[in-house]
Amino acid sequence: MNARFAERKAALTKKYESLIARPNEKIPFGNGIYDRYRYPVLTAEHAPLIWKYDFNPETNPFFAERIGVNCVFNPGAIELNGKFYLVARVEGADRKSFFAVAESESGVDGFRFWDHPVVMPETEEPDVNVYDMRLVKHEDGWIYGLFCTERKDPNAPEGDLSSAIAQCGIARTKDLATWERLPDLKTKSPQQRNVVLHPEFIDGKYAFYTRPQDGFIDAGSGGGIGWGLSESIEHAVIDEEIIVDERHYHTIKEVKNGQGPAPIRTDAGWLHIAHGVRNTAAGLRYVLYAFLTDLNEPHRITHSPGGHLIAPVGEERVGDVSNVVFCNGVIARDNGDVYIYYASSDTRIHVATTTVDQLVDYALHTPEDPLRSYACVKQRIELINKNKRFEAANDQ
Ligand code: M1P
Repeated sequence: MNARFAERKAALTKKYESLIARPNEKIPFGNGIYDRYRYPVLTAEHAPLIWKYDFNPETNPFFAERIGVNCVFNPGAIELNGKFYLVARVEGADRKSFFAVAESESGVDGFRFWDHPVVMPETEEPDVNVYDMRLVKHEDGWIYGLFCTERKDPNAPEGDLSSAIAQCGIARTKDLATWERLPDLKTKSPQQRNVVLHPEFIDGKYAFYTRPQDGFIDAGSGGGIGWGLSESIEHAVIDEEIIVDERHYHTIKEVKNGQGPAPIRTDAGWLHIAHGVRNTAAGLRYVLYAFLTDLNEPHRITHSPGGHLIAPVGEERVGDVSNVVFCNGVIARDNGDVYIYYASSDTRIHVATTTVDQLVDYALHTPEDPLRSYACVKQRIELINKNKRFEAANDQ
């Protein structure tokens, strides 16, 4: 073995191990709703060396990367036997995304990828790109992974090599290692992304949050978070979609929105985390927002706090697709602790920790977006005056 190979391999292994072992730190003070952490929990640097390098000095004398990893983002999340698992979207240097499982004892640091990425079986119509898995422990006993399967648009004009069709892929597993692929979800929409399985049967049927869209990027006349039921999961078909949460002019979800992870069951209702998108001179801006729906009618919104729950800050604002936070994975533990896994700028994964009580308090007591500046000022003055009255009463 040449000295350069041995030195590089040893140095990179040490660097990798110290990255995995680095303790994370909660950033002090937070906003009372959730806490952010100093370091991302998963990045491209967390990809194991055996994924990227040829370990044979004969065939890789420079210990050079052979198959690069560009970024790691938008993970599904699940707790199994007390451990935290992320099924991350790993994007190779070749732009193709695939899924890979990383596990941690703490949920905020120590995430280590399994040696092998997920081998997701294909359907008869092979996927070109797969991404953004939503993991759901369904009451039927399976763990489902719903994800976006993307294929080239067969009707794109000649020379248009960008137009794509996004649909919802469905797979199930018991252990995250072996996956059974089921047929893609069928709906009337030409495009479906951000489809999520509700964890419980509704009227004996499988229930889905959908996102009907006219175009691959543009909502067109469609959009909004949809909802539909299917008799079967083995051949999932939604005949009728209704809109749960519409887009609205001059809000954080003006251009489009999408359900995040499966909602969390709470005493106050189903707690949803979603993303909203608006346009700016610098391009699209993605933020996260929350809402509550009725426990018996999960498609009916009961509380809709105005504005964003999480927006990109600091380094989160910069990456492959800047000014984006996106969440398709959350873990709510039996003790009420909640771990929100969100990706920033389609590049890396962060965690924010909170509790069910804090999120429900946020959803119940944050006023709705009153949709006009005048009404927003009135809303704020109401808060100021309430505070003044309270302070005055308690100063005496
Ligand atoms: O680039 C931001 C996000 O864009 C898409 O989300 P949506 O369908 O709501 O526009 C997805 O490709 C997502 O993966 C990506 O993070």
